[in-house]
Amino acid sequence: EQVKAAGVFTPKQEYYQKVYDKIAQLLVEHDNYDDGSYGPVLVRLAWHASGTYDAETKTGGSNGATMRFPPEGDHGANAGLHAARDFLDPVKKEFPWITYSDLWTLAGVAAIQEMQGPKIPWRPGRNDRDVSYCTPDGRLPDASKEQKHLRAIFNRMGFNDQEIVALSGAHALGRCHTDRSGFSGPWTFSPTTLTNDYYKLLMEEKWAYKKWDGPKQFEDVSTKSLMMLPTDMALIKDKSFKSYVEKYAKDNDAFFKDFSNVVMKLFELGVPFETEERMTFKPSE
Ligand code: DDH
Repeated sequence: EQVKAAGVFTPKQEYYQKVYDKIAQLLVEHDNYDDGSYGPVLVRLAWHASGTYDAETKTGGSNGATMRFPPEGDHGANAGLHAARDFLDPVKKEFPWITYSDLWTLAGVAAIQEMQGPKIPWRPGRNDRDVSYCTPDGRLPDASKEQKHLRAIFNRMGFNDQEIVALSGAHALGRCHTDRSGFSGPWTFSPTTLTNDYYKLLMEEKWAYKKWDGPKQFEDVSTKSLMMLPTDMALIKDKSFKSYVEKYAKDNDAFFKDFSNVVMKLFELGVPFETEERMTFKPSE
């Protein structure tokens, strides 16, 4: 039974939990994708929807879900994210009252939690906007660059060094695809479980340039099966960044706590919320 106030459907937490549960169920049902989960690409969709935010002009961010439209959907950085949007189509059909922009960030939260990550408090309030709100290309990070670029991109969103490093731990998840970014391979041996392994591997493995025809990337010397992007390696080249990499490599609890806070902040950038209250979703068994 739906709750109606003045003819408008006002969903309560239990309704959003139903959306969460549906996403969790679909993640289990569609375990034949990539490394066995749509989880990583859902996290990337939520991040790319949010990471276009510009604090100065207050444009971009997860409000709007403008990646549905060709100019933004076709940006090079968003290659492959149709897989995540298509995955969520049946969820939108079953719960038509949720906006795409709330759905994408909720799916990011669900994916992180279902991949054994920390709870990410979340609140609704995003509205879908038309094509005129698409952001210009170039707001997301370029993996071939280093510290200076990382700070330029993430300071623009409002993040400091510690937050940049905490956010980057998402690369414990998923992989690079040659037909999407041109890069190749996963960062960790367990790309469908969130751990602090990304930091551990950065600190403990020896990394060398991969010899191949593709873009400049790094591989671990011992197994040659893992990868790091130039932007990942920048986190141990830079003294300030490296101090946080060391901290998170030693302390998974500290990583989970900071990751939860910074992802919550990322998914809320630029959203004119009407409610202060956040909800926390119950993970599936
Ligand atoms: Fe990332 N990321 N990311 N990333 N990212 C890629 C994949 C994934 C950069 C580049 C790439 C974050 C930060 C950065 C995830 C989450 C997050 C790929 C490979 C590239 C390239 C895409 C492909 O070929 O399919 C760069 C550069 C940065 C940076 O400068 C810091 C952040 C902040 C997050 C986050 O979620 C908070 C995830 C998950 C993936 C794996 C996707 C998949 O399909 O698997």
